[in-house]
Amino acid sequence: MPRLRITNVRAICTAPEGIRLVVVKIETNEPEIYGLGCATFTQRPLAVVEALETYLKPQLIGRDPNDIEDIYQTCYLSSYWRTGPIMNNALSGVDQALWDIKGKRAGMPVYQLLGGKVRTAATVYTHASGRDVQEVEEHARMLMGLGFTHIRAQVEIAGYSTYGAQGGSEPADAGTPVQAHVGHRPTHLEPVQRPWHESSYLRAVPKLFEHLRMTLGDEVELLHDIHERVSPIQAIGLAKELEQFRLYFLEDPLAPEDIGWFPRLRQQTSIPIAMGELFVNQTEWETLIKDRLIDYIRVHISAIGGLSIARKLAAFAEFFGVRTAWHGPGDVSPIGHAANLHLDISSTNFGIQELHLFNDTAREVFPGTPEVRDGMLWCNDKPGLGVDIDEKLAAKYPFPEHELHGAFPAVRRIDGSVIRW
Ligand code: KDG
Ligand code: MG
Repeated sequence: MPRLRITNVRAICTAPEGIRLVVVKIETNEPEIYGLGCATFTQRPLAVVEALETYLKPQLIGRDPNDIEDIYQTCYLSSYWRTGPIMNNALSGVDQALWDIKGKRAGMPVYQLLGGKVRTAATVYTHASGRDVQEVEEHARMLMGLGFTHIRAQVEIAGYSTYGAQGGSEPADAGTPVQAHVGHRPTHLEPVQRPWHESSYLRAVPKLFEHLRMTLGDEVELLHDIHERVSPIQAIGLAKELEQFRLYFLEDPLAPEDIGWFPRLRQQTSIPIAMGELFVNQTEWETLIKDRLIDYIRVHISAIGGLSIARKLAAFAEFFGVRTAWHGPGDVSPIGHAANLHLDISSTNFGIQELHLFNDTAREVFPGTPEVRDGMLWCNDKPGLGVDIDEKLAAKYPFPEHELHGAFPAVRRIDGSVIRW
């Protein structure tokens, strides 16, 4: 039998839900053996494609796809300056595709290669939002009726920009203009946004959770994402106020630039903390985990470089009692969601998985997309990651035209100064 070799590496760009996704396909000299990996960095997708095709592909052609760790290390080190979301996403596309190939060759799902199942399916949390507390409550009740036990709640602040709550629905595309902007004149490059108002947000969130606990009771697990929008001391104040509502976790209370504040936050409150969707290298999470300053590590697996590094991170976190909650929004492809899930069901210290409910179009483009049943996410037992791509159909959903090409439009205060998204 001839040795298995990589014969081609290419990026597939598609947007079946209007969200820009990048998937890497690695082909081999055995035509039926190919691998798929998620390389989605929705705000800079074409930079990832360039990094993959110009810089990684020449290092991969002719190599044995079995050598995952060596390929990972050589690609990682080959730029001398390492990490960053562009290179990490390109590397993740390659790395996940290699795990997919290894599983297909072994005739086993990837979770078997990671040590086997420790649970039957992954508990998920889903998103409830609305224009006011009543709408959030109705949305949450609807989700609870579908069997979901863990719900992230975000409420819109009337007239202002709010993360995660726009009239009760998730934004389809982070770059979509919202409403007239106050206090700042947008340039032609900047879609208009409502302004951000910190104190309105800080007043609204405790009221939201008071209402949800009163109306929904104690059993439902509630979560909230601050999305790094307030100052460190405001985040500490909010975390203390929310402690009484027994959240499952409070997400991204601080920006990566402010991780030095975590010891202070930890000293002030026992609210469970989830952190890390913006992390791109190990120096960002090492101290938080080893000093037990967070409870859930929730990196975006493709943004840290793929499954190889994520499984090491999960094992590292296990030793410190930190659980996993991998980032799972719509800008992770179904292949990336499958990678999350294979790790979820094979990690002892799995906590929870963020769910994105893919629509029927996305499921047709990506046959094998993980299924949701009884409030849980189920992995299929196909060899590899278990998700394929229908390339002809994928080509029918090109990236949407947008003047910012997917970049986040600036969010500004009333005085026009820009804030973190
Ligand atoms: O592209 C950015 C999104 O992935 C992010 O805003 C979603 O914060 C997010 C979450 O928790 O799902
Ligand atoms: Mg988040």
